[in-house]
Amino acid sequence: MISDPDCIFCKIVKGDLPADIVYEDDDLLAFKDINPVSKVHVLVIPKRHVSSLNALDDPELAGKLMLAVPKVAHKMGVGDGYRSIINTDSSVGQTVFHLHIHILGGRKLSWP
Ligand code: DGP
Repeated sequence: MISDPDCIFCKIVKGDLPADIVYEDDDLLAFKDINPVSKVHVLVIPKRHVSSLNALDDPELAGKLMLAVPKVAHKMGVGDGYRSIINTDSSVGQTVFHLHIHILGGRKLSWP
């Protein structure tokens, strides 16, 4: 498993940092965001370290990530309506450089 000792999400994967985990399988983890911006705010991540969407080169893992989103949203009770977001690069707000998909739900959201 590719892991970065300086990455906070890798530390969550390893169990070295606590998190409120809502879904786990062999390749993925989903946990509640520490600074939620909606009633439901969960992050879906690959367990192996991938720094951003631009570094994702595994189609199978990409498919697993995408398919986990509706599953996790459903599990969190917002399966009928949610927003999924991937920030790529600090210029658009990426602050943690381990690929993650935000799932936001449970309130009305404006766009963008
Ligand atoms: P982004 O800005 O797209 O890189 O989102 C990073 C998110 O990660 C941000 O919403 C806050 C969340 N976050 C940062 N550190 C931690 C942590 O230690 N635990 C949890 N659960 N979430 C974290």
